[in-house]
Amino acid sequence: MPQRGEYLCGALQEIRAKQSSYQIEGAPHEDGRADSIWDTFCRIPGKIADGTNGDVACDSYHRYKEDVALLKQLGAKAYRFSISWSRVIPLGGRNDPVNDAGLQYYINLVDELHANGIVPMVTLFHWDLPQALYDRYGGFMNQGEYVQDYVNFAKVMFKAMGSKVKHWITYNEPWCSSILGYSIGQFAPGHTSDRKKSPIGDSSTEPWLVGHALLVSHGAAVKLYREEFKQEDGGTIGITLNGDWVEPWDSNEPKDVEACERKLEFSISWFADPIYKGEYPASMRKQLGDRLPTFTEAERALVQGSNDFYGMNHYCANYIKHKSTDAEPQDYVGNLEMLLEDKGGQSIGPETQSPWLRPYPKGFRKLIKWISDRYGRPIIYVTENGTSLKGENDMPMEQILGDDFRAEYFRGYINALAEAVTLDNVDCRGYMAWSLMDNFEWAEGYETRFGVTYVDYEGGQKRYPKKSAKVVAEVFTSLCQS
Ligand code: GBH
Repeated sequence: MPQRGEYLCGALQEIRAKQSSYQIEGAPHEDGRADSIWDTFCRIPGKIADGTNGDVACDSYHRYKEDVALLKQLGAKAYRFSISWSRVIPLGGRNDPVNDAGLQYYINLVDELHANGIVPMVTLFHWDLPQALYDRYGGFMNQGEYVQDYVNFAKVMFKAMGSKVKHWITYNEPWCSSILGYSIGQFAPGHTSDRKKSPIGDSSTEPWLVGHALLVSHGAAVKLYREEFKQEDGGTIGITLNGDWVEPWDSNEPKDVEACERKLEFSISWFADPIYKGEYPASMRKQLGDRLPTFTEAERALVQGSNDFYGMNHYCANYIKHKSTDAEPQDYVGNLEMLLEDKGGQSIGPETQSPWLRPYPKGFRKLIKWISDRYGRPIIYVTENGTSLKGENDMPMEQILGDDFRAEYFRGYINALAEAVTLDNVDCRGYMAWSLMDNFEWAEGYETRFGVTYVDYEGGQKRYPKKSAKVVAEVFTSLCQS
């Protein structure tokens, strides 16, 4: 067994940062970009907590050179960002024109990263479907059309940047597009059975169809990459899945322990089992019956084996309590309750600004091992990990810049990752903090901040690195020297 430091440096040479198009770029109508479903969703009153949108965000469309300079200053070795599909193909479809000016923005960004010695990792899709495809045929809900249009978009990107980009991610968190977009309606396009929230949607069927279409389109894009680009470009491609850890609400109750496994299956294995094993998990089939689509042989051939690496987004943990009644038709978690306190009233972790997020670093080590064991020790990139901080938006500047809580979060989580790599033999090749800068936090607007850099939205968009930015760099440096 190599020394802890040695192994970790071999495995995790890169400190990285990460952001997504709609959350940072702004410039929604510049150089020919058209609306995505997030532009239109933000216009519906009541959908975004503070009534804001991504029209300006961090203004990164104009300030990408500043962003790259910041990355360099913070010692980042790589940068994960996503593409706005409707910037590159405004109308989205395979017969629609490519917008060269929009495409050029991403080429310029990649060139700027390389000029500064920073490795680009590109996510093709982070939730912002071109509105035109939603209007034309219902977007993800029309699998036949959607898969062809997604593959065409992927091809445009591989062609334009394949020689410069060696790490591709097809999707960021398909769970969110499916569940938050088509079951709860909290994210664009806002479908749900809850008629108080939306005039359209069927939470009992749509999310499972959407998930299926996303998986098949992922598989089809990977096939294209492997057949037409991989050999020459020498890159790798995978999908990024979200997943948080689970602990039983009552550890003496076998049904709570069992429900924990089911929760992981409903959130992670829904996508990862088809990719690594060719089939949806049995627990999902059992609960959802034929509302969960089945794979045709052709679809299975596309999806199974379609990951060169596993992209892991991870933030927190929950306590899980089983339910003894039958699952409701709209249930998407696996007939269980997700709680922040256990039976004894103990909280899983301290509160943050995000109601769903309480840090529990030990859960990180446990979950990476769970993923590694279940899927045959895949190469893993941690593609997001980070926290908000309770009340941060209202704090005085010195306190914001001295974000000890976030610094502590990163210390705990990165050390837990180091343990997984050195003690549990997990094959993790990189780590990306979420996020480089405060940005548009979707339905929570700008009140919730996740950045290791403060963005002064009102004060000319100036960026101020917080203490946590230094700490992430220090933790890696010290792990690599120890
Ligand atoms: C990431 O998702 C996103 O990729 C990123 O864009 C975002 O800024 C970042 O999180 C911070 O939020 O309300 O109980 O149904 C994180 C994964 C999965 C976390 C869904 C919130 C909602 C739980 N998200 N989860 S609940």
